[in-house]
Formats: sequence, C-alpha cells, structure tokens
Amino acid sequence: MIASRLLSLLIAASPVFAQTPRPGVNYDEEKVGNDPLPDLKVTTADAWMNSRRGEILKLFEQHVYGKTPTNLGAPKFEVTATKMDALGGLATRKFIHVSLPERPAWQGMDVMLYLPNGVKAAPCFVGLSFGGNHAVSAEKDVPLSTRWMRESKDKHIVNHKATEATRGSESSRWPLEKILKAGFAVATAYYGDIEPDHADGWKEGLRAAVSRAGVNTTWRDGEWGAIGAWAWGLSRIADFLQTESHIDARHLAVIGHSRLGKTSLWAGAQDERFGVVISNNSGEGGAALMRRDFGETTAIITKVFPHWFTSQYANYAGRVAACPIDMHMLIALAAPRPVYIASAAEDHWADQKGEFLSGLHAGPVYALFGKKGLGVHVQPSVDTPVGDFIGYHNRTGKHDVTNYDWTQYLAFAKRHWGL
Ligand code: GTR
Repeated sequence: MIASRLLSLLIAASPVFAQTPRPGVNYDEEKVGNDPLPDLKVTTADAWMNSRRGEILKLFEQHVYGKTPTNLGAPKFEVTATKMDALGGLATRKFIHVSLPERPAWQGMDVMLYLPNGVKAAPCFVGLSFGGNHAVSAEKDVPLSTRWMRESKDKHIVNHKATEATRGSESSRWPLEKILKAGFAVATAYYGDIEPDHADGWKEGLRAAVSRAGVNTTWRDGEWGAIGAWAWGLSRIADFLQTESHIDARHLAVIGHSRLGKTSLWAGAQDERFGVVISNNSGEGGAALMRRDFGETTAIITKVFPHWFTSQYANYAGRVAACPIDMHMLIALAAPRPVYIASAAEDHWADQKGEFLSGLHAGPVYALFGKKGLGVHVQPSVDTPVGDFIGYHNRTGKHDVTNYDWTQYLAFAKRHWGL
C-alpha cells in the first residue's frame, strides 16, 4: 500500500514520467489492446439528437466523470475591474467574480476576460488554466491568485501560494495577442478556484461546498469528480458570456490542455453552447481510446488521480473491455459541432494514435448529419493538420500548447464560423 502510494506520488509529481517511457507501460504498437470498441449504434441524425446522445452522456456520467449537479442555483456575476487599454490598447480586460449565492460556502472563481477592442461582438475561446490568471497574462496589474497553487511544476500536491515569479509563466500556452488580433476574445479562470487538484482538494473546493455532507461526503459511483467540477466551471463562464454584450455568445470555443483537455471534452459534451470543442493533448481519460492500453492506462490514471473521476471508473482498471464506453463516444458527443483533437509527437504517454482513432471512430455520427469528420483513415504525419468537422494534428514536440497549436485552432474556428 505504502509502495503503491509512493509510486503514485512519484508519477503525479514528475512531468518527466509523463514523457519518458516507463517500465511496465506499453509503448509497443504490436501489443496494443484489441478489444472491439463499444458500438455507437447510430441510426439517424434525429435518433442521435433525441435519444442516443442522451444515453451515451449518461454512460459517461455513470462510468467516467459522474453526474454534474443541476440544483446549485443561479450563479452571480460581479464585474470587479475593467481596463479599456489592456495589452497596449489591443484589448479591454475585465475581471468577473462568479459565485453561487445559494451555496455561499464556495469561494467562487475569478474569470479574466480579454475582449478585442474594435470588435463589436467577438467569438470567444473559453478555457481553464493550471497557474491562475496571473500566469496566463504577463500584465503586471493582474492580481496574483490567493488560492491553492501547485508548489512548482514538479510538486503539485503541496499547498502553496502564488508568487510574483509565476507571473506570465503560462503565457506561451495562451498567446493572447495572437488570439485577440485574430478577432477573438479569451475568457479564462484558474482551475484551482473551482477545486484544488489533489486527492483532498475537493474538501476546499466546489464539491464539498455544495454537497450535503460537506467535507464528510463519501463519494458514490456516479457522483462527480474534479473533472466534472472543472467542466461545470467552464459552463458558468459560458453563462456569464451570454450576458456580455461584446461577446458573440453563439460562437464559443471550449479549449483545454491535458487534464484540462479531458475537462474541455467533458464540458463540450454536456454543454452544447460550446460550438467548437478543442482537446489539446488530453490523452487517457480524454481523447485517447482506453482499450488500446498504450502509454497511460485506465489502471494508472485511476490509481494516481482517482479524484478526477467518479469512483466507478476505477473498476475498469485492468479490465477496460468491461467498460461500456470508449473515448470515440466522448468525441461523438460533440457532434454535429466541430471538434478538434491535437496530439504532440513526443507525447507517447497521451497515446497520439489513440487520440487520432477516437476521432476516426466518431466519424459515423458526423456522417449522419452529412458532415465529413477527419476525411482520412490513417493518422497523418507530424505537422499535417487534417479534417473537416473533426480536426486533428500531431505536432512536433512535447506535451504542451504551442503557437502552432493555436494557429490551427484559430483557423479551425474561423473556417467553421465563416469569420
Ligand atoms: C499527467 C497525467 C495525464 C495528463 C497530465 C497533465 O501526469 O498522467 O493524464 O493529464 O498529467 O494534466 O499534465
């Protein structure tokens, strides 16, 4: 027990583990699992929208992420600061405190919104960050988060407060000027505002605050985990954006990287207001097919990060074929909306091919709507974006969000929205 706990901590603590092949983990294409994928059972577009989509959504609630509560009351939005000449005049920057008046135990989250100046109603990218608003933006007057922080990239279990040194530390993943110059707004919040990302994080986050038994809650199968809570936060940002006159709320793209890419897919599956859904290197528990057992597996992820999922998911450790879903069904839940899956060529841990294949096997649902999915059957070579309503690329480099990724996402959103 102690040994496995130690192993879990090591895996969780080290990004090196996330990149370097590890003993006991399969990286051999010859040895991938070959259990058949669960059948999407697609018949007609109407049947998909009116019944099958709902059934699959329920399966993801029961077996993977848990059910998102719908009885938390209306969120309250307070604009706490507005700056008209942010980023050298390129943007108007607002901070919005989102809270739940009926659930005052939740401390709320602070959304940072950048609106491109000169655009009447901007389409918007919506995503959570790992480091807080002050890490996304390098602007000196963005308040430092006062909430739980990872101590460093290597140690994210320990409680810690943000320091000036982390200002702008995530800015390469959020090329604000590039996005704003393309005419898009950016709405982001810190995932730790919703729930700190460690095994006991829920006790100081939204889940305990809204649960009847509070910190004494015993989570049952089918109840939500951290990914569910984070995805809920994305939908509350969408709620706010509906009220913001400088946003074109019909054009919201939800985006996330890695565990937040899993979150983005789950948010996009549940909330159809996200008209474009983007998964950046989301891997296991996200876009990667679980039945392949390549790189990170269901067994590993549910052992190291049990708090991300509903408890039932861990029952599929080592027996993925027993799980009634696989991740092509998660991609399909975005249909008929455009969805983009991105891999990174060095990110074997996330199983690039498994990410591609979930897109490929979601294709039949898009076909019901007369829409082309990936348009190819074989994973394309690196740095070769493909796809129509299902976009895909495998970028040179490691597990990260880069300028290259954003170039594709901006082009994808523009193409689909006719911008
Ligand atoms: C890893 C984890 C992945 C991925 C990644 C991240 O440790 O195994 O599933 O989510 O973290 O979020 O950076």
